[in-house]
Amino acid sequence: MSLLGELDQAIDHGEVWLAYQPQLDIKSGRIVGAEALARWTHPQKGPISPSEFVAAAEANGRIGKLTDFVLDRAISSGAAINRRGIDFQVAVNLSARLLVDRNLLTRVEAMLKAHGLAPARLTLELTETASLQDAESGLATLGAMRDLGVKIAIDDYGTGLSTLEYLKKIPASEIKIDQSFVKSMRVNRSDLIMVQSTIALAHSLGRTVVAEGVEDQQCLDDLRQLRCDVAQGFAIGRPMGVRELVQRLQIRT
Ligand code: G
Ligand code: G
Ligand code: MN
Ligand code: NA
Repeated sequence: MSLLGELDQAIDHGEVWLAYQPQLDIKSGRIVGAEALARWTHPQKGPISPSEFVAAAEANGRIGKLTDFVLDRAISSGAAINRRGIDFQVAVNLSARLLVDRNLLTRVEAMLKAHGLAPARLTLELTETASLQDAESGLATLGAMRDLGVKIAIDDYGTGLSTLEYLKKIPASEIKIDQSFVKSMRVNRSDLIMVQSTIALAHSLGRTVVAEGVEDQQCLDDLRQLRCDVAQGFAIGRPMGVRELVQRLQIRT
């Protein structure tokens, strides 16, 4: 059977699970949230890379079931963590192309209600925002999500076709600077300038800035100097299971 044919079954058989990568508020030094990342542990082939199965599912219009699964699990875990009295933001990746689905809003709303998570505790990390170019319906869904209270982030900012126009049109409260700029900030002056100017632009528009791919303490110190708000990367924590995440949150708070 093809990888894609197997994916739906794999979800039903419990082979797909979520890893959570912590996000650090640079100023307070607190873990304030985590990004949910899909993982598939195949019983024979072992771990299958998400860049492989997510891309394949997206290209073939089969991303819906995976997205609903990820949303449901992440919202459930986010709610459980918040119930422990820990203020915690849970972030889920969403291809902007899926926003044309008018029912997505209804499903997200139902999941939030069922698990008891406040809408403002969910962040949708939008990828492939270029597809929103002439998709008024996509923007309408986003506006409705925002009105519901769900937070929107622009993911992988700086790569692909993330023009200034999207910054203006997309009701995002957060911008995630792509790791390709962050990792090489120290050695590549133009990357440093990109990070610097993105932070300045985002802040002047009233948006929060998250740096991805923060791999060492030096990079974290540099980002603090640059007044970046939130850091995510191996220096803060690798993607981990939900139990490990909860342990980590309890040590830090
Ligand atoms: O750990 P990393 O290898 O997790 O992730 C690889 C890629 O897969 C990243 O670009 C990440 O955004 C993407 N990805 C992981 N989980 C999901 C998901 O649930 N939905 C979408 N659309 N992309 C995801
Ligand atoms: O595309 P997105 O940013 O959603 O996916 C994040 C991807 O980056 C995942 O594959 C994750 O495992 C990976 N990642 C997270 N932190 C780091 C890091 O500090 N360094 C590197 N090289 N990869 C990272
Ligand atoms: Mn992401
Ligand atoms: Na990203």
